[in-house]
Amino acid sequence: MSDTILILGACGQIGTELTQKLRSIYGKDNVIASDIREGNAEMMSAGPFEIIDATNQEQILGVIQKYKVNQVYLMAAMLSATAEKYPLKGWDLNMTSLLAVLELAKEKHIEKVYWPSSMAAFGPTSPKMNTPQQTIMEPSTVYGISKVAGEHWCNYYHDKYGVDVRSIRYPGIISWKTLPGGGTTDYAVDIYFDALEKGTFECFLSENTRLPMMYMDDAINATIQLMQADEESIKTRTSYNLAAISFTPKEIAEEIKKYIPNFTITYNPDFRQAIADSWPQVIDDSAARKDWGWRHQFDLASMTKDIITSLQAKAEESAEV
Ligand code: AKB
Repeated sequence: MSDTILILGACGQIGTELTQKLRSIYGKDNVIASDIREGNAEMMSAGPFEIIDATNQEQILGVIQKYKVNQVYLMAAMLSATAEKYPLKGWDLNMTSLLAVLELAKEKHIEKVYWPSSMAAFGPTSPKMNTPQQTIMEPSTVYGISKVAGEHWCNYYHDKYGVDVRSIRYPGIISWKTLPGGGTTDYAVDIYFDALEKGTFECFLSENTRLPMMYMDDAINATIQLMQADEESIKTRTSYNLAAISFTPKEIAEEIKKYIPNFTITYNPDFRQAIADSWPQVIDDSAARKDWGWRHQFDLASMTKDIITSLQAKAEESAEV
């Protein structure tokens, strides 16, 4: 049977690029994009789109049956900074949507589930350097609590009901096509836009705050690689550590200055500093590398070159129109 995929939260930062990539692999009519509201013109015209509230199990089931979906990627979530402002809403969205999809898999409406966890599942008592796959996990944020709980639900549904659910603990994901919203690592996206538009950036984290990060292209490749891996190679059913690069605001600013020499950065840490301070600095992802062959491609230099040249090309195109 060929695969038909439903993406919940397709208009978000990762969902947008994941939808495009999956459509290029599986064909546009075999990838159903969905979100709680309509997406941009490109999203709405590029293939099937459905309005779905990811916490509504019946709505999800209706679309699964309509298109004979056999795989669901659940990308709808409230990220760390926003969930600190709306703790119960964050918990409800992140947990209810996961349990709805796991139940549908348990009832055999779908065969495979992807659900993203995050490095936020770690907390202040986890080792900060080379954070292992299995270690102390006592998160201090609502988002992190929802990720640890979600990981254990995934493992439970796999062990108890045989649900084929796969997951990655994403580091901060950096992209330029769709902006993130409500995360603590968002500064590493905003900095490129402000550098090009204003030549200056005020950072909400302090200059030496080191965090694990990854370019979007690597994150998308990892996600699809994990979903395509043989079932026997998946040894972890909570969630896999995933890593590529770790850098500080000062280091990314230095890299940007190679393209925009007059770029300046100032630091004005806010409540997100405490969130960042509770997270790992460098993650050990050797289990993902060993079990299903994960390799990253982009480092800080190649990512910065790609983002700056892409954003400059985009600006030139819109100036010509
Ligand atoms: C966030 O900052 O909340 C996210 C994450 C690390 O999961 N980017």
